[in-house]
Amino acid sequence: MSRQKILVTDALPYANGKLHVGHVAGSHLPGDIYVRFQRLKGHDVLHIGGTDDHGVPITLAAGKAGVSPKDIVDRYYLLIRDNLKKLGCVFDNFSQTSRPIHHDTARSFFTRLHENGWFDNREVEQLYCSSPERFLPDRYVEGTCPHCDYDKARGDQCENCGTLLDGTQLINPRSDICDVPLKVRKSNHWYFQLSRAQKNLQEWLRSKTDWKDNVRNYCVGWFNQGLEDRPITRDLDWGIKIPLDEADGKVMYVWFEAVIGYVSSTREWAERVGEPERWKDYWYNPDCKLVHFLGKDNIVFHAILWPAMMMAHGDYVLPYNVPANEFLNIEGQKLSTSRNWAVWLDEFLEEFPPDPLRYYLGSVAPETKDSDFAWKDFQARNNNELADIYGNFINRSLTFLIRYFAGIVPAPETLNDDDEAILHILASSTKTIGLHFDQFQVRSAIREYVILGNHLNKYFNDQEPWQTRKTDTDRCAATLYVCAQAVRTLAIVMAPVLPFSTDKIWIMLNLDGNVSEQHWDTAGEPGVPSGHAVGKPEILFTKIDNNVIEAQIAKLGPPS
Ligand code: B3M
Ligand code: ZN
Repeated sequence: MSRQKILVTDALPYANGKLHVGHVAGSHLPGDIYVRFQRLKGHDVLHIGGTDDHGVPITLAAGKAGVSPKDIVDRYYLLIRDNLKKLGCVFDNFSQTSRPIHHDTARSFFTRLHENGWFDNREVEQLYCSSPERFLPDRYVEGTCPHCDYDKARGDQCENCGTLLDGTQLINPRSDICDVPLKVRKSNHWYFQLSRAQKNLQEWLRSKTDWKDNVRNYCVGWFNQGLEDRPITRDLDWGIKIPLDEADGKVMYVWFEAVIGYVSSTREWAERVGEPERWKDYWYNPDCKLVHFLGKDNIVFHAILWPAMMMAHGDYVLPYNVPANEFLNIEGQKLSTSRNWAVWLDEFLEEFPPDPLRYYLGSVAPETKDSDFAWKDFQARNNNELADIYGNFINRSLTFLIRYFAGIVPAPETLNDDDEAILHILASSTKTIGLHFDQFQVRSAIREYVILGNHLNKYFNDQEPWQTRKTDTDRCAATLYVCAQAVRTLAIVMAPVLPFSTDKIWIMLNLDGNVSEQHWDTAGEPGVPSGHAVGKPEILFTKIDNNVIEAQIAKLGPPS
């Protein structure tokens, strides 16, 4: 049987800012953990990412800095890519939507939808600023929402009631990037007939009974409101030109093309590996499982707009799942980059190793509701779980083997009930953890790690090998044989979350190959033979002092 093809994408962050833990918790980390797990399961997985380089904020940032938009996005691209690499998020390809391959891909996509009759051209009224002369992008306009009266609704969407808006629908529109009063002017735009797709989308989504409730409910809310046709062109210079003569001076709406960025990045990968058509093995393959990781503010684009676009195109596989995450707060308050109420990835990685962050963000992942990053909680998880549970068990087991068995895994004469119970737990925990990962439940998988780790330490304590070493050498040998198996199991099942530390454990175990080359289904079986010589243990996790944490808390703020 051929291996299951799985295509995993992480949301493409805008290339005009640094990454913070919110980005990472929402998409990159769950994406990477899922990819690592599915690879251990033996599947053929492609992990695709990149940056989202278009959109008005990038042009404004460039204007402010006195450089071109391309300069800005290239700078942030490198930063973002390198930070993710440091965090252990490994991509088969990490592209930019400003590259020619993406412009080509997006234009052909547009052309196909145009030919298939999915667009119509409408004359619309838009807010216009006379100094400087330009149509004002909806998100830079603020006013009162016509649906719920919220007086700080943005021109593109009301944050209060979630309705998508047009700037001209706002009551009393104003903008702070423009000093003069706003006027209304006419312009021509291409509309994607999203309303036509509603029936098919609804039917398709009804079949997705295993999707997360937050995502399904969100979509149902949209359907109940009724999907409306959406303008997918803008009057701007920076972006992807519309491939129609009559669309001079217009570019694609950034969200319309950004999702196509996943395809372009896959094409770039295929070209890089010298098989330019290979991207179709995934995107044009109805058996490929396409999984999009993202934060909840992106659900509508990935679970509604993008599938509708793909249906309209006709050749593409629709998403297998869209396991969107809710938001990560910081110390009980909404993350805010402007107030520096955030934890920045580059700064974090200068002070701490990556695995504790992966572990912590996994254990507090906002999978079903908003969750909280709290520095003291991070410290507690690092010290009490990473260091005191897993680090301690692995260290005491290997140290004991080195000291009293010359590093050689002993052959047990007989296994007693306690030994058998642990071997059984290794097998059953592996299964349970695997099910959690498969269902995008990293939090539950990590809870299972803790349970397993506690069992193992209790076993070591109860067996008292430091006594049996003198009183019952067979018993002591059996205990250490079981412990060696457990260290190997831990290495494999924790590899998706703790890639750097489990690489070290594998070296300490002195087993062949890499931990990432193992097969998940053997992780719970005894895999360290008697007679095998283990390597030297080293400290895996260091405890973090209070003053280090206090210093981090002091960097936040001011609070709102
Ligand atoms: N750039 C929004 C964000 O960074 C947007 C995601 C695009 S995914 C195709 O949250
Ligand atoms: Zn509203």
